[in-house]
Amino acid sequence: MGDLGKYVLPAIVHVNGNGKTIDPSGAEMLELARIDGYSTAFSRAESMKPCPIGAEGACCRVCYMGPCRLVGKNAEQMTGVCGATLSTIVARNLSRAVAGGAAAHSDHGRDLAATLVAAAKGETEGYEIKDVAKLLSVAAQMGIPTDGRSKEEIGLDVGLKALSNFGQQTGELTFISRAPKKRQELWRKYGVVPRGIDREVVQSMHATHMGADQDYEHILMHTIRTALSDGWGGSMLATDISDILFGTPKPVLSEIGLGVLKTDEVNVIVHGHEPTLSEMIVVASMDPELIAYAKTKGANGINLAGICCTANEILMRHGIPPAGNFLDQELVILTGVVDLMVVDIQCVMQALAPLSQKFHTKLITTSPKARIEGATHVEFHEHEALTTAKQIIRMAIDNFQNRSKNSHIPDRVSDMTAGFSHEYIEYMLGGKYRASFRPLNDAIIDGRIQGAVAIVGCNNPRVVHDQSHFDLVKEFIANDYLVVQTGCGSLASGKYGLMLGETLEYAGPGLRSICEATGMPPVLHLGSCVDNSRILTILSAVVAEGGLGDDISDLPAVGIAPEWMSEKALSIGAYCAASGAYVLFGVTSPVKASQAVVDLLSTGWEEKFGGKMEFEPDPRKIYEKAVDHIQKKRKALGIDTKKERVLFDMDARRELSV
Ligand code: BF8
Ligand code: SF4
Repeated sequence: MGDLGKYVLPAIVHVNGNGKTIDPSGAEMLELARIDGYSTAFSRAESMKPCPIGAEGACCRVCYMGPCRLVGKNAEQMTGVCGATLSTIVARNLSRAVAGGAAAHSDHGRDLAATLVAAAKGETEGYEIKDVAKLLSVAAQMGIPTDGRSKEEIGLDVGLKALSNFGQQTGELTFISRAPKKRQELWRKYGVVPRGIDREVVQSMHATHMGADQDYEHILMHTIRTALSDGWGGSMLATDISDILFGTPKPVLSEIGLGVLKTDEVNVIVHGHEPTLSEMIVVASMDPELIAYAKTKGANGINLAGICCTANEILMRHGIPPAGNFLDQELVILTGVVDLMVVDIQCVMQALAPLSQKFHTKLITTSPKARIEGATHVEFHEHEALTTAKQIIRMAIDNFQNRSKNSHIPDRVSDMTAGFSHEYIEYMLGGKYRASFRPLNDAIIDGRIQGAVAIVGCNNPRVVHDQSHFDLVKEFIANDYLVVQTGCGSLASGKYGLMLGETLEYAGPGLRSICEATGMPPVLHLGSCVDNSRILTILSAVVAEGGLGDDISDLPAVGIAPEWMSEKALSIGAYCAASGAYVLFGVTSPVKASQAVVDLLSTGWEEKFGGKMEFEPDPRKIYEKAVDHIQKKRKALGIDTKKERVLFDMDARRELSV
């Protein structure tokens, strides 16, 4: 067994004494929190049980004749005060959640488009168009002329075209054309091609207002349109413009874990989502004047680390180490050595404010859209981005001397490789002059790779932190399934040494052979949650490469969000299903109350779109369903070559890794 990172992997599964996390560093911090009486999401999840009615989607709050709760044996026959049926209520709740998720991703994309416009006009401080090759490729897809034009002129047109995708009232979003032809035709046939991003989100909110759309099938059809406006709209624009402004990711080796914090340096944590903030914080943290200033305050330097998707953004572009994923955000403060945490939007727990006040940690909000009571607000705008970033780093340095002697940093980190963009994967597979997905398609066709599995999404304290991510990743690669990851799922794998070349030791013989031949690791870090759009781009490219059918729904591929918690995850699931993928969610089902809705999302959507969305709390069943689906697809393609199927055996796998 190779040395995977700096600690031995497997102990985690068995050493995990508290049953809340498999991360030994996390378990260590939770024990300290217990002794010192600090509450965390882990402890609050214990005392705050989920409302069983709301959890299953059966509570309607869309008007104030209610809330109406349809529960009990006769729930299917009951109605709310207005007469709304259970299926209508459950569908409306899901639709509103998807609209919330799509809005979050898309508003993030809008800000990046606005930054590109401002950067192209020379109105920003610190931003420039870094990746001209990506700019040219996106411009070509948008039909924007490039010959004889400066990168600023092209960038301005790309930014304006992107912005117009948000406010458009008619027509189709630009990147719909990136999907396989057959898929586009299917979307047109069912009338779900998004017209404009904002329009679809607004229509979701309108249609689910009291007394509007009251046919669950119709409600969920528009849910698809809204979700597609995220995946092929807001998120895809966010990804592409981030690459244009900050560079398309290439693999980079870094470290991950609470142990990346340093006792002798100013520790700054950047948490949230938009790379506009984090990129400038990275630049400011490397400023020689500020490093010198830190030294005047007794620190040996400035140590930057990330949490959540912001961590992914700066990890894959600069190799900045993540301190952890979603459920690590409070644990990092409990170390007592975080001098400042700077946040922007999404997945930032309000609990950080009271918790940081119990330590010396300064919590800084920066987005005009998001403040937290008790935090200090330093508003961040693109025209003075670097100045503001430096001001924030200076605040951290000034706070270093307020650190108490009572601190505790877990001494574990793991190495991880991150940053596999669509462009890099093509290059890795085919080389500079023959960049292509051909070797991947061939490996899938000849069975060395059985299929591809995207294991993505959040953490959720309702299940053991990182456990399902860890178990599923190991199980899939052991059985020759290539794994791609984004968001907090990718950080989970990073923490346990599963994102390294050495991870090949856990891979089945077929997957290992193709990885050895191409230099591709068996578990690929694709970025943040908006970068799930990279998966759509890759799947479209794999279809275009040929030999695996003519639509995404023909591919032996599955998406899994085993520890999901956010509305964004539901939007991702819905757009992936509408794009032809089978998507499985763990933890809980927000539609469980209505069998009609459950069936529609599964068999109903599969009949129309070839993809479906299912909720399955048991990770073993998730694995089995995913494998069955992939094998079914292989059979349909006539490539069901695998002679013996290795059965799911997570426990044995864990033992193997000890
Ligand atoms: O967008 S995986 S907990 S951080 S929602 Fe949030 Fe979930 Fe993490 Fe990024 Ni995505
Ligand atoms: Fe109740 Fe109907 Fe109002 Fe919903 S919309 S809260 S079901 S009365």
